[in-house]
Amino acid sequence: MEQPELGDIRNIGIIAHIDAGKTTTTERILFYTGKSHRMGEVDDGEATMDWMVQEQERGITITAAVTTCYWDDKQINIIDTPGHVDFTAEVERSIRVLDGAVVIFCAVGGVEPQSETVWHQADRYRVPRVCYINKLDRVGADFFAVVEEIRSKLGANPLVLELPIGRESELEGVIDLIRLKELRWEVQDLGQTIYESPVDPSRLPQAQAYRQKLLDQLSRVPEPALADRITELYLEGKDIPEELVLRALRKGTLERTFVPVLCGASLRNLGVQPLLDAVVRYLPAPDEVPPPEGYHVKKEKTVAVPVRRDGPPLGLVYKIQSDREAGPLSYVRMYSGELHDGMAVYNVAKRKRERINRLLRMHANRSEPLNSVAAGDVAVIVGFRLAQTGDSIGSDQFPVLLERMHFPEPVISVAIEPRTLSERGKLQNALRQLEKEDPTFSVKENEETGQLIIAGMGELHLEVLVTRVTEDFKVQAKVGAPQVSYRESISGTATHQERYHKVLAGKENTAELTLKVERLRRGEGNRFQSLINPPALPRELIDAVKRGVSAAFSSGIMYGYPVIDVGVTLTKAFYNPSTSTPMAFEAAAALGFDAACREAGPLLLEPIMRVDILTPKEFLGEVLGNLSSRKAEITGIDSKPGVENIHAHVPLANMFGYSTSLRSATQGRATFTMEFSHFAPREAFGSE
Ligand SMILES: Nc1nc2c(ncn2[C@@H]2O[C@H](COP(=O)(O)OP(=O)(O)OP(=O)(O)O)[C@@H](O)[C@H]2O)c(=O)[nH]1
Ligand SMILES: [Mg+2]
Repeated sequence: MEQPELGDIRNIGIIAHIDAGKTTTTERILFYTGKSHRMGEVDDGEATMDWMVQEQERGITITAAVTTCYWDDKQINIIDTPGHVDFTAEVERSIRVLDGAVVIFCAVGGVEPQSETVWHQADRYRVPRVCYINKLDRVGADFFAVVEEIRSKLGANPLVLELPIGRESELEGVIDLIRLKELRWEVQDLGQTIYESPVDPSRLPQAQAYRQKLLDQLSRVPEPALADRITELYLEGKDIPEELVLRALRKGTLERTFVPVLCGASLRNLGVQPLLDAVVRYLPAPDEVPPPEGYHVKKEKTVAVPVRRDGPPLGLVYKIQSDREAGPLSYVRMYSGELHDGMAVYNVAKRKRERINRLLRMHANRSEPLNSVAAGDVAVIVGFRLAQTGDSIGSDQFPVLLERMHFPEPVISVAIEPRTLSERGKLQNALRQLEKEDPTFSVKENEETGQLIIAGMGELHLEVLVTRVTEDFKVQAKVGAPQVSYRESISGTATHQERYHKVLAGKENTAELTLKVERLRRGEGNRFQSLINPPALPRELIDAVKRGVSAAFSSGIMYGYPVIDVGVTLTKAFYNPSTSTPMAFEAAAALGFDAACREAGPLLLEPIMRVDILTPKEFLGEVLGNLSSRKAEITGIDSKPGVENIHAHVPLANMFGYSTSLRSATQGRATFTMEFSHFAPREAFGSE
């Protein structure tokens, strides 16, 4: 297949709160674009995009699946992401590599906590988006209330392009405000045929009022010539040509002056084609977003990477997925140049070359071969062994490191052991593979007990991974009770001088150094710097100090938990050319770090979760009482018709078993979501 022009590509993510209907909508998109010939339903466990057995069994999306379809001569690469907070890494990496997003809301639930999270993720990467208010057929659906919440809760400027006709079970179709037409979908052919009719006189005043609001916004798009032309026609009371309206809509969406809002009921096959039109018309092509920036390793400075086919090859590995037959599948987004089947590709992060065995275009878990992949497109490379999530790949002529992705820290852990001792190696191997795929999952061995400890984002996350160990890797394993994964840090500053002297195999090993440790801001991460430079201390010894410090970061201070937000500076060092060795400097650094941190007020930090609860009003008292027994700090309560929405911060340690106790306190009528918020000192262990 020919490479499409850059302007004819859309890289789009579907993002939302859990259960908003992302996969259901994506399945319609695949059906109407002719990509699939059967409608795959989530509820029957048959959605193409939810291809993993566990996704089908649980009825939720776990991994972000990518597929490609064509609409109006444009190639659309779609990533359907999971909504559950435990799988936030999948959303993060998807948003990192796409150019535009469709944000779906449930017409009953509105802007839910996780919708806010994904919205802010998209803000962080400045992703232009369109909104789609789904489930208009459900009892309690309220289109206008959701539009208002998009404004008040997300601080966005919603621009309504469609109004619903009827609601709940009486939902008939939508009014297209651009062309002032009513649209209705044929039930018999699963919504493939759309009937158009003039707006019914009873609905005309409201439609016209919203059309006015629409034109009013368009007359202020950040392209003066276009805005002036629309204002002129508007003031003269003339018709504004559709072509002008669409251009202004595209401009404002790309500049994020407003977000177009569409609506429908995907499960009823109503409303999806106009959403596809909106993706093609308003969301950006790869060269319409600001060019990515990266660090040029040779020039030692940040450079912009122009998105060009004829440029040097450069892409970002955003995901690794292991395949039993093919080995690791490396998902790449290309930003410049082109990669070909069989080519040797330079991994800028690893400074090594790897060969492409095969290039694939993915359709969820199926694939078709490709000869090449060019700037603006996404594909899968088979044959890489070294590449990891976040690596930049291309050529050593243009060695640029694109910005890496930020993943949250795992906060919950369990011990895992094989059923039989002989399976320990197999278990370790399976866990290592999963660790490679999932940046929010980690495996560690407890040095004292030899126990394997796995850590992840939440109970569901770990449950899913353990099921993969038993089902995909066929290793029988049992797990202990979930535990909190703590962190260690310091509250002050200290300087420590360390002298190291050891005779090994008759040979002397000496080192002498001074380390200063200081507390950094929460969330800043760890940092190491050296004030001593060659020739005062040879490069290989500075590198050894760095290795020693970074090993100490992961082995903890007092309790063996990972260290966070500590800055380390090598302020002095003496070496003896005949006795000083890298091994001695590495050991001295680790010992010096420990001693300095113990003097600097060590802290044990625990994960504090942001918890959002929706409860019917009559249970408010009980829910609050239960929260206070868990040492929750209530940060706000929003009243909605019939329900109260409670926001709280609660230590993760007090949240185990919460779903059961909430269910029994509210007869199963309350729901909650929980996600990591921040680390805070554990009270009994000292304060900041
Ligand atoms: N009534 C109604 N139900 C819908 C509609 N769209 C989706 N659903 C139902 O909502 C549930 C969730 O749909 P999904 O498509 O799996 O939602 P999702 O956003 O992909 O969920 P996650 O991937 O798990 O976050 C399913 O039971 C769907 O049948 C709709 O328009 N109306
Ligand atoms: Mg889904």
